[in-house]
Amino acid sequence: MKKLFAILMMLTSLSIAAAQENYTPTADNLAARQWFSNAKYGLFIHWGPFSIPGAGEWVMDEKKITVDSYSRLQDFFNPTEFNAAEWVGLAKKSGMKYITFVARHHDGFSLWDTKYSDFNIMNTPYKKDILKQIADECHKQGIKLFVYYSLLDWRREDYAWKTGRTGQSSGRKTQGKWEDYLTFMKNQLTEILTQYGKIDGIWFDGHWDQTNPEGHADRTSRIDWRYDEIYSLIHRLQPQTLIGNNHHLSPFPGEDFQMFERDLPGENTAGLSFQKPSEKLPLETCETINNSWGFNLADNTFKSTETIIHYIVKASALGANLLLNIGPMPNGKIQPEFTERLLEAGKWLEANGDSIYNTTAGYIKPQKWGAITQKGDKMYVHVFKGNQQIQLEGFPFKKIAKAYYLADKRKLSVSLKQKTVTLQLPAETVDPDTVVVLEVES
Ligand code: FHN
Repeated sequence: MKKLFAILMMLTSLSIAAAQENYTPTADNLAARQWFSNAKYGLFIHWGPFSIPGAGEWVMDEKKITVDSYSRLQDFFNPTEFNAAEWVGLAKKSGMKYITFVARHHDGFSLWDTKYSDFNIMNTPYKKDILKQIADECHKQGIKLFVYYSLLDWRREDYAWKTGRTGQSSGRKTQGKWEDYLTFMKNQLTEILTQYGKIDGIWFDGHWDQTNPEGHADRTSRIDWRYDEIYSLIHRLQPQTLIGNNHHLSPFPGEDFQMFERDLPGENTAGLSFQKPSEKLPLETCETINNSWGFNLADNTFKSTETIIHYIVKASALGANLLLNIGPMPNGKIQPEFTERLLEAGKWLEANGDSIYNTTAGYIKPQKWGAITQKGDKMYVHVFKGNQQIQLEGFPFKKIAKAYYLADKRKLSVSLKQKTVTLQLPAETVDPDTVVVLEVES
C-alpha cells in the first residue's frame, strides 16, 4: 500500500514538474490577481458552429459525428445578427466585470483569424474575426477579457487522440506527432496574445481528457503537456495575463487562479471537484444559466434570477467569483430567457453591489438561510428569501457599532451576547436576498 502511494506521488510530481516551476508572478500579475479577486462576477460564453444543431457543444462527440461530416458546419455558420457591442453591453449592464470567451472548444473550431488552422471563422460565410470584435468591444467598454482555449482537440491528428478519453468517433486514422500539436497550440496562443490587445486571462480546458476520471486515485496525465513552455510563453508575452486550467486538480506551478466547475469551492456535488480550494490563489467557479454550456434548443431548465443571485452571494461568501455561462444562438442573438435573468440579477447588484464587489469571504461558510461577506469594518449578512431570525455563532468581533439594511439604510436592532449575534427581521424576507450591514469593532 505504502509502495503504491509512493509510486502515485512520484507520478503526480512528474506531471506537475512539467509546469512552470520557479514562477514568480510580476507586480502586474499580482495586481491582476487582486483585481480578479475583487471582480466577483463574469460572463462565460460558449459559442461556435456547434450551436447550429442546438444540442450543446459536445454534439460532435455525443452524436459520433466524424471530422469530415462535422466540417460541413463551417459552411453554415453565418451569425449575421452577432453584435459584439450588445454582448459586452449586456455583461456590463448585468454587473459582470469580465467575459471569458470560448475562442476554441474541443471541436477545434477557431473563432479568430488564425494562420494555423483552416477550420476557422474566416472560412465561414460570415468571414469576420469574432474574437477581434469582442476584444475591441471589451477594451472599449472596460470589461476584462479572458480567452478559453481547449487543450483537447477532436479534430487534429497530431493531438494525442489515441490516449484520449473522448473524441474516439471522429474517424481519425493516424496518430500525428505530439510535438507538432504543441507547436500548433503555442502558435495559436501567440496570435491571441499579440494581435488582440490586452488579454486578461487564458482559461485552459481539456487536460482531463488524458487522465483517469475525476475521483480516481491516479490522475496523472498520459501525456506531457509541457506546461512549462506554454505557461512561460504566455507570461512572457503578457506577464499580467492570469492563467487558469480546468484540469479538476490542485493548481500547477505557473497558474494564477484556481477554478471549479459546477460547484462552489469546497463542494463536490457534480463529481468534478475533488481538489481542495487554494489558500493562495484567487478562486472562480463556473456554472450554466440553464443546464448546457453551448446552445441547446431543448434545454428550458433556466435557473431563476433568485438562484443566480444566491449563487453570486454564496461564491462571494467563499471568496470566489461566479463565471456564469450562456450559449448564444447560431444567429448571434442571445435568447430572451437569458437576457431577462442576467439583467434582473444586474439590477439586484446595482442596489446591493457593495456587499459583493471587493469583499472577502465571510467568517462562516454559506448557510441555508444565506451567507456572509466582509469588507473592512463592514460585515454583510445576506438573508435569503423566507428567513426571519438569524443567529450568528462564534462572532469574531467585540462590538456592533451600527446595524442597518443596505438597500435603504434603515436601522435594525441586533443583539450580541456570548459571541452570538441575533438578527430579527420584521417579517419573512421577500427579496431574493436582503442585505443587513453590521459595522463592527474588534
Ligand atoms: O468539456 C467542457 C465543457 O464543454 C465546458 O466547456 C466546461 C466548462 O467548464 N468544461 C469542460 C468539462 O469540464
